[in-house]
Amino acid sequence: MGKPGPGVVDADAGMDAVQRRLMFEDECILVDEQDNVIGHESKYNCHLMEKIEAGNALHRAFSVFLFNSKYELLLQQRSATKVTFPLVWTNTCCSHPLYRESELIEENCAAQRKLFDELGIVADELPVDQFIPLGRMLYKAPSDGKWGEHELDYLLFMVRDVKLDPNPEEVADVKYMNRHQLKELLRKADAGEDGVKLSPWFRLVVDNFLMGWWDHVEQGTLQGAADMKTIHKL
Ligand code: DMA
Ligand code: MN
Repeated sequence: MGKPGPGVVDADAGMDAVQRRLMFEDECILVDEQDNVIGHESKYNCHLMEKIEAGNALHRAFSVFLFNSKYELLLQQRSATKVTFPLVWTNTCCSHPLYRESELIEENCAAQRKLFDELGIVADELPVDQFIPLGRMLYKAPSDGKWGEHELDYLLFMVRDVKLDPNPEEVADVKYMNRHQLKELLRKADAGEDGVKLSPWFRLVVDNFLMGWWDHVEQGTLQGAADMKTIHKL
């Protein structure tokens, strides 16, 4: 019992044990394209390309953009063990609010939870009322043959100096970047230089919103830039 027969292989045999646990423990929130909650599903099933293509896997997500008091944006490179999009550079922190009361009502609790898990930033440094939700976007992106994303993503901004203690299970590298440094990273990604790759969702935010929002970060006018009514279908 439990042993695959001859010729049968466990398709996920190479999956990192920590990431595998999260794939089955995390229960994501399924939504329709108007962001109405329609159910829940394991993180594993939500990220299978087969289910995404069948239209059964759209789920809620969030992307945090954390700036320091010099108005530099904190980027992370995802660890090599991430099941989806390993080793790509991306915004500060991304994940999914889970199908539990606290996170169905208040996605900032999920952001607080994951900023600690991934970057070791303690909750005291991240008051939930200091996250500024600027918008929502809907996007679909393949990772490799088996895995991908189809998300309704809340874009959350915060300007605050924090102490970092990155978790190597999640994060390979971190770097605060000014606009000039980010442009250089984009150039390298476009040219395929130094193996630099960017996540598709970060690229969409960069191409559609980021520079305008960065002006608001510098001018202290982020609240006025928020539009939580529109769902941008990208
Ligand atoms: C999923 O992020 C969310 C977005 C916006 C791509 P993730 O793959 O980093 O999730 P987790 O950290 O839970 O593995
Ligand atoms: Mn997802």
